Amino acid sequence: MLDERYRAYLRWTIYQIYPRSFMDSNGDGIGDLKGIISKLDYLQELGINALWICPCYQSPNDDNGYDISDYESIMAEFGTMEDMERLIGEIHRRGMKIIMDFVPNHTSTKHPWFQESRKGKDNPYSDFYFWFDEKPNNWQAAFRGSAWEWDEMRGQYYLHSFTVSQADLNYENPDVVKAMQHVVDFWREKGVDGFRIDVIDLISKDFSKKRDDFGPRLHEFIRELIGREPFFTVGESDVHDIGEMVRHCAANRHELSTLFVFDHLECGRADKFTPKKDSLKFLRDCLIRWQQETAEHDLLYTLFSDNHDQPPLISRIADDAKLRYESATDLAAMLYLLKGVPFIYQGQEIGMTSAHLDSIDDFDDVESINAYHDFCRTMPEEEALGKVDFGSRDNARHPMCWDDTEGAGFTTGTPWISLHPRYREINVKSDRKADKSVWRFYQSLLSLRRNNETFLDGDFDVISSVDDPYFIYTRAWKDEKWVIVCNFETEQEISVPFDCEAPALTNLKRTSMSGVYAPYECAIAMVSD
Ligand code: TEU
Ligand code: CA
Repeated sequence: MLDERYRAYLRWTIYQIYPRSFMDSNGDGIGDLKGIISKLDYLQELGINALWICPCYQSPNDDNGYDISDYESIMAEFGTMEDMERLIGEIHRRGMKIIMDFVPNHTSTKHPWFQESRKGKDNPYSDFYFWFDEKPNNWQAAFRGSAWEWDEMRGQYYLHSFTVSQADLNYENPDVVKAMQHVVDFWREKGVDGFRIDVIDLISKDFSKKRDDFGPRLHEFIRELIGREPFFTVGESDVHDIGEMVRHCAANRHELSTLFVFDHLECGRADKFTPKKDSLKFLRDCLIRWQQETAEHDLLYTLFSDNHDQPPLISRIADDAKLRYESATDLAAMLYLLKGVPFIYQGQEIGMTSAHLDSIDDFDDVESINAYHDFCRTMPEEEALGKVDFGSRDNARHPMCWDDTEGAGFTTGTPWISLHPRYREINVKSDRKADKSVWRFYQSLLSLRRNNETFLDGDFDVISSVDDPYFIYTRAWKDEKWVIVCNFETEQEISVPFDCEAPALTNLKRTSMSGVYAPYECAIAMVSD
């Protein structure tokens, strides 16, 4: 049985906001906190009751806010601490929760701690980071190149797991732990309800290992940082194995409430920048495995398909052109009626697709630009651009498309990054009015989920078999049972082995659960006894 605290988290329906691209309130082309406040009613109407806001702290923006130069102040472009307090207040007034993005592994090199640290070996901050005379290993940075950078001033190398301007903090130094506990306490005192924790697997290192993750003191550091009181935490971690998840998330560990498992997102690509043809089968089988294993170990699972680092799933494994509505809604039914905490990324509620940009100049993301230059060394520019266009994080970072006016309803000015090329076709305003509305489907689905205990705490069971080109699953609680049918890419006859009520929700208005299903058709009904 799930821990009582975790059962309460099942009731949270979390919406992820990338603040730079969500809503601009003052026409400078950059999304901001006031913009978020102006859309809270919109989110509530959709059925959202919690927000995760990507980093909005002071930052030079080399990695769009994941390079923090002050954890306890707000990025000027986003507003002020007063705006933040108002946002927290407005969220709570609506009975909603707010989750902040916590980035404990690294700071910006512009952070005063780093500025002090580089000055020499005998100041209070000298051991806040990892300094070496010689590179102790050949670790590579996630955004390419060596993870070690020479600093002239200090006359030593420092570690950066991401860009050269994101220096890794040294948790072996108890002062670092204390400084970061201060950050945690600061935000808890502001009233936030939880944290999404960036690359939590990296905060303990073993320099003799091949990789920079899962060091020997990881669990100790996690407990010191956030285990002091129960608080909602979702870790971003490279976990692929249930045993590893147990060590982080079992209720008696007092570490994380849950973590994002990324296995299912590997579908539709051979690697980050190389597409691969996959069926929804891949997604289904991955989800089934994690549903079963997390149930067996009483772990809280996260239900998500998109975020600010991923090109939308719909563009990788479904039909984002002709059957965009069907694909988006079918994917939602496959995912969000499973057991776990739903996370919906901005734009998913209107079936937003990958952006597809024509020129490398249109990209902003440091990872994409570095990768492009790297690819250009071994292949023609056009091919390099194709790869980056497929895998770029910018596919998820263009401004939210609110309507079909000049600035897509996001800004009255010039947006900081190009608008999505399809914004006149795909936007909130037209989707909500459309006959086939992804938005209204999401709204109905979230309401169904919220109002039936079965979809929250009910048991998951698979009905379809491995070879079936579709997914049938049930959720059962006390004497109530619901069945969910999601067809894959091709039309076929599906027979549901239960007597069912009329479907409570479908994406193509079907009236019975068994019969011929169109590509990406889905239906949800209560089983009658
Ligand atoms: O991402 C962590 C991470 O592991 C990345 O390498 C991720 O796999 C990559 O972005 C996918 O392209 C987190 C944040 O989500 C990301 O936005 C940050 O850039 C990164 O940490 C550094 O803070
Ligand atoms: Ca703005």
